[in-house]
This record gives sequence, structure tokens and C-alpha cells, in this order.
Amino acid sequence: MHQPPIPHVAGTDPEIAELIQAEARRQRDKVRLIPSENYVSVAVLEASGSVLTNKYSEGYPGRRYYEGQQFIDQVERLAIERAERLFGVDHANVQPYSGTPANLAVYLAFLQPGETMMGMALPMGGHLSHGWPVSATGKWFRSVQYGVRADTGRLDLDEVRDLARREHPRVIFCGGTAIPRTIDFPAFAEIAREVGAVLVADIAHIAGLVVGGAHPSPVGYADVITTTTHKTLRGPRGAMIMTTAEHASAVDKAVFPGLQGGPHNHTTAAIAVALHEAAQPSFRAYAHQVVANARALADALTTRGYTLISGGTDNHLILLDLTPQGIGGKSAAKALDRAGLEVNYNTIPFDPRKPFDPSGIRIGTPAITTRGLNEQHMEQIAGWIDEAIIAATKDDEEVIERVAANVADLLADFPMPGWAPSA
Ligand code: DSN
Repeated sequence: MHQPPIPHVAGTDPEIAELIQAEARRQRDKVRLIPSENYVSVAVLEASGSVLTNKYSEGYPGRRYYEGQQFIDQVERLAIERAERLFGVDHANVQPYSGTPANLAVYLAFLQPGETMMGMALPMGGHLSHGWPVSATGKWFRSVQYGVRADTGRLDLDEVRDLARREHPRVIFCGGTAIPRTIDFPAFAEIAREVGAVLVADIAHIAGLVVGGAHPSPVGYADVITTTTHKTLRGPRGAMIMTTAEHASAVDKAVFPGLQGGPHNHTTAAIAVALHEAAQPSFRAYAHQVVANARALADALTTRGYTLISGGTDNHLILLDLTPQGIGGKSAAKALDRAGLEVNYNTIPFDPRKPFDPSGIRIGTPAITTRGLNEQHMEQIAGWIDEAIIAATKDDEEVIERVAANVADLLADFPMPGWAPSA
């Protein structure tokens, strides 16, 4: 979309055009370390910016409520077939607008209001839509939340089993947003089977690692798999729900007409393109490099004395507890951003601080891996993170500016995918 730039937006609406260009420059100039973000390809950008946005198509391929579906049906069928083939599932629904709507469809398919579900607590690494109290999922259902052990920072599946036996959930979610370790899908499946619950694996963060062979797959263990399409999977902002044949119809009905109207066809096309890209051998290499980079970064931060929740990482994500450094997560994240290193502040398990100014920061390697950085750059990035955090504790803006200049020097050799500056 931005390559070449956006002449028609610039002509019609220069204000928005300049904001788009400014955001593109920002993405170019930062070492982007937010684990749920990435850079999509120009092909994905083109599909998402296409005339498919003009078309309504409530329903599913071959069963629509509007005429004119000759090509939209083919787009959606391709996206579905590619998802089914790539993940090795019986059925895929590619219409959910994003991760939370996908998870809401699961509630609608399998639970009545007030019934019991289980999910990982948000401050322990879970997600709002896994039954956290401020979300509709925590208000409208009886939510039982599990967490990690205080001594290891890891899930204790015996505790999860005990809780499930006691509370009898109808649905159990596994997965989340700040889990640095491999998710044990077989163990969750055993627990769900024992208590008669539907197991839902929310693999939004790790979907790209799963298809790239860098994280075990939940297929064959989870009854239902939800995922966004824009994180490690490197597609547009959207989501999918994948199921065994048994649950296909319940999930399809929950998405449409249960929760949504017309699917966003431009997004569906971009998801199809992203799935095609994810089926290429180069995507496997990317997925393994994401993990190798995260491990190298985790090691370099550990060497510098940082406390990593769970002691390290198995995937794309690192959760740092900054308590020993004497700085809150929010101040650290803001200083790092000024230094050209974009992370997000994040609660850590058993956080004594408030979510809007927690003790941790969350770091991930998908976007920098897409940009072409590898293990040899992680030592340098860990050093800059350390320098910027120490500088922040001393209000030393000079050091922060110097780190930002070093970041710019490094990134000059790694063009941003999807955008080329106009000048
Ligand atoms: N907001 C996403 C993340 O950053 O992990 C989860 O929905």
C-alpha cells in the first residue's frame, strides 16, 4: 500500500495521509519489540486495501444473503482451505473480526450465561476475554481463573487439574498474552477430558510459531483453536476459529448470525495471502529465527542481571520484572521508546503494582525478525535496553538520545517491509 506511497489519500485528505506516513516513519525508526506486533508484506497490505471492502456477504460461501458473491465466495473458500491445510484442522472459520470476537463466539457456541468457564488470569499471562472480571466474559459467565506458581513463574498443571475437578467448567481456555513458555496442550486436553470440558487453545500469540514448527501444535488436543491473524502469523488484523468436525456448525452459527454481520472481505483476502506466505519454506525459517532471537535476547538480559519471569523463554516473548532495577514498567517503557526501543509495560504474576503502572515490561522478537535481525544483534539490543533503563533511573536523557542514534544506525541497514519513504 505504501510502496509506492499513498498519492490518492494525500490528494483527498492530506491530514490523514501525513499521519499514515508519520506512523510508517515511526515503524521504520524503532526497534519494535511489542510481542503481538509485526510487519506484514506488501502483498498483505495490497489485499487489505482492495475493493473487496465494498462488498457485503453475510452468510458463508454458497449460502449468502446478498447477490454478487461470485468472487467473494472464492476468496473466502481459499482462505478457509489454506487455513485448514496449514494448521491441519477439520474446519476453519475466517470471519471473526479479531481475537476477542473470536473468543466471544466460543462462549456463545458452548456456554449459557452464568455457566462456568476456566481461563488464565490476565495478570498471570492470560487474556481479558478468558474470563477476566472487567470483560463481558467475566461478567456474564462464572469465571474460574488459574495462574502460575509464585516460585517458578510457570503453570502448575496439577493445580489446574484440581481446580477443574472442583469447579466443573464447561469450557477451559489455555493460552494468553504474556506466556513465555511452551503451552502443554496434551496436559490441558487430559484435564479437559477428565472433567468433560471443551478445550479451547487461544494461540493468537504463537500461531506463526505453530505453523512454522517452532511451537507444538494444539491440533489433536484442543476441540477449538482461536487465533488472531496479525501477530506471529504476520497477516492483517483479523482472526480465525478452527475446530474439529464435531464443533464446526456450532462455531459457524455463533460467528454468524450469532455475533457478527458481514465479514470484512478485504481482511479475508489478506488472511488468505498471509496463509499462502506462511506455507512457504521461508516462513519456517522465520518462525525458528523468532525463537532463536528471543532466546539470545533473554540470555543477554539475564547476563546483565535482569529478572525474567519463568527464568527465560521458549517462544517469542520475554517478561521482565524490573523491581530489582528500581523502576516501574511504565517509566521504563516510556524511556525505552524515547531510546528507539518499543516495548509495552505489563503486569507480572502477583504484581504488587497497579496494571496502569505495573512492575514489568513485555518484549518480543517477531517484528525485528521479520525486519531481518538475528542472534548477533540481540546482544547489542540487550545492551541498549540496559543502558536506557539505567539512564531512566538517573534521568539521563543524553544517554537515551545516544541509544536512539545507535538504534537508527542499526536499522538503516534493515529496510522496513511494506513501506519505502517517498523522499
Ligand atoms: N492485545 C494483545 C496483545 O498485545 O497481546 C492481546 O489481545
